[in-house]
Amino acid sequence: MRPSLLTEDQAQFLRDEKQELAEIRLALAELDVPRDALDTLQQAILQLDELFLLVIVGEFNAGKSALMNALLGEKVLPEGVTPTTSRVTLVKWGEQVAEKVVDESFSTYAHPLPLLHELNIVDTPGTNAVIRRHERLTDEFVPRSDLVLFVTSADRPMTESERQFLERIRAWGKKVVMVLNKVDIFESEAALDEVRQFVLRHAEDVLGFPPGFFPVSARLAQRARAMPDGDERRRLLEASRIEALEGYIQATLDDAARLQLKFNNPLGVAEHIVEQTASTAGEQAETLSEDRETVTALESVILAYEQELKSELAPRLAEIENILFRLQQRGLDFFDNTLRLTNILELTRGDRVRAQFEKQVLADVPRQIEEHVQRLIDWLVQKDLHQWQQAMTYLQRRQARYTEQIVGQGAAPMDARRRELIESVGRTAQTIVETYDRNKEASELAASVETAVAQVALLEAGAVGLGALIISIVASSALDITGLLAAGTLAIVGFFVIPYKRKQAKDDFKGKMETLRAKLLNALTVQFNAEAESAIHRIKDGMTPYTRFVRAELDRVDKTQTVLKVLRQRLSALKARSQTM
Ligand SMILES: Nc1nc2c(ncn2[C@@H]2O[C@H](COP(=O)(O)OP(=O)(O)OP(=O)(O)O)[C@@H](O)[C@H]2O)c(=O)[nH]1
Ligand SMILES: [Mg+2]
Repeated sequence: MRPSLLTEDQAQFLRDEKQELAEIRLALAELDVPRDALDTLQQAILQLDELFLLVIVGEFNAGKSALMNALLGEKVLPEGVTPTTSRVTLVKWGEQVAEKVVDESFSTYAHPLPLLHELNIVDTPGTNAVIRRHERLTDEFVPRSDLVLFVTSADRPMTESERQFLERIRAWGKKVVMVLNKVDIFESEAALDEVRQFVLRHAEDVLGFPPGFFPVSARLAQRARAMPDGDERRRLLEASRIEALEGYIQATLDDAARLQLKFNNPLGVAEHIVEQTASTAGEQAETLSEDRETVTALESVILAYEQELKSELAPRLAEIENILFRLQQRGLDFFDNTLRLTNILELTRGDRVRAQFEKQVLADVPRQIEEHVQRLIDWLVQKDLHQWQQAMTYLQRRQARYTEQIVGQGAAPMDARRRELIESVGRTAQTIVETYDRNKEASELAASVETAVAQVALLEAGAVGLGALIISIVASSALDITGLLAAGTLAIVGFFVIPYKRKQAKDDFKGKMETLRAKLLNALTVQFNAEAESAIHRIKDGMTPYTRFVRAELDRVDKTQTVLKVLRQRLSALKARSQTM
């Protein structure tokens, strides 16, 4: 037989196809494609290696192994007059000759003949033995075969077991030809004709139509093949009639449509997997688009909160600053109005001046500041709760939609993970909302603000409370009236001193007020910003498992779709090429 059944182009295409498909399979394996789909593809790719399958069957001693050897052009398998082939034997290409007994009924035989790159041949034990034991043949190889060579021997044509076996083959609807072997024993063409009629009649009885019929002599063919080219060789070859059979095999396997079917089979399998994966990815993308909206909504809640805090915190703190400004102004006025010569008598009565100062200047500044701070705290706490409520609403809405979507659908692992995350993150939000204790949050916040303010004043924040704290700061840093007046009692020095004292008192007061204002404002700003930030962090952290998952899934699906697009292109290019083969 020709060393190759394929043309050079076809052989090249086959190599390329195998290579491409192996790469495509690897790419698919990276995409969470189910294991069995990949196995199916692998199987289909491997089948390209055994492009054609020829199965030889017949009664023992019919010369099946001999025919196989004749076709291969080499004595590959043992022959013998007694039952010889005891196992179904798959002869395939291998770098070295190697026989491998797989089990009691099956062995493989590797041989480096080039023809075996494209053709696998199965030799079988005699049909009498097959019917009893070798189910494997009918179950595994006959259904996959491209052609069954039914060998019957010229000295014992169409035995009962052969007839029975032919019936089993018919059930599979496989292409069968009758090979009448050992025709060298016939003395005349008439004798051959008689046997031909006999065999065909029986075969037609079983199959319902007369099959192809090839009289051959495997022995003569083998003998011819072992000879150098020449007349004798040609004569033997002709007498063996093997070339007619070979021509038929070639034509059958060469059939363009059949070859294309073989080439396309794994492409079809790969295409199917790609489409399946694409449709899953499409569904996931659709579901994820709602998750993306939810994530966007959650993020915009957080962003809005961040911006609101940023834009509102400063003006609210500025109000406190203003209170202190006005206090400073009143203080300066107080000095102007009080530290006067005309007031010298008053000035000597420190306690009264002090009382006046407290009444006119300090007034209810501590309460005002305390109120402002309290309002700021309430506002912050309220905002915090509000953003959790919003987050919870979005998550619950998503969860409800999700439940709607999965009704009647088997949930994929990704869906299960998502549901778990939506639920757990939603639960976090809900728990926070439900157990949110505004008073507790507010008083904790107040306590930390107090601590911060106390640090400004270098006071211990104890049970004093913010108001008391502010009184003590303002009072202590605003004015030490007594101290001032202690100097004022030096009026003995004369009222010339007074204007200087006044200026000194005012400068002193102004300086202290500025420092106080800066420090207090700074402490409050730092503290509230820190509180706001940690609230933002808290909600961000709370949402992270879900948002991160959604983002990762979006990435994954996106990548999957890109890869699939490329695979689709590669497959359709291969398909187009196979069409031209
Ligand atoms: N005269 C003649 N003898 C042949 C021919 N082909 C095979 N034989 C002989 O027939 C006998 C059986 O050949 P095998 O090839 O072993 O037969 P088989 O069908 O494989 O037999 P099992 O393996 O036992 O089922 C051997 O002695 C061969 O030499 C032929 O064309 N002409
Ligand atoms: Mg044999």
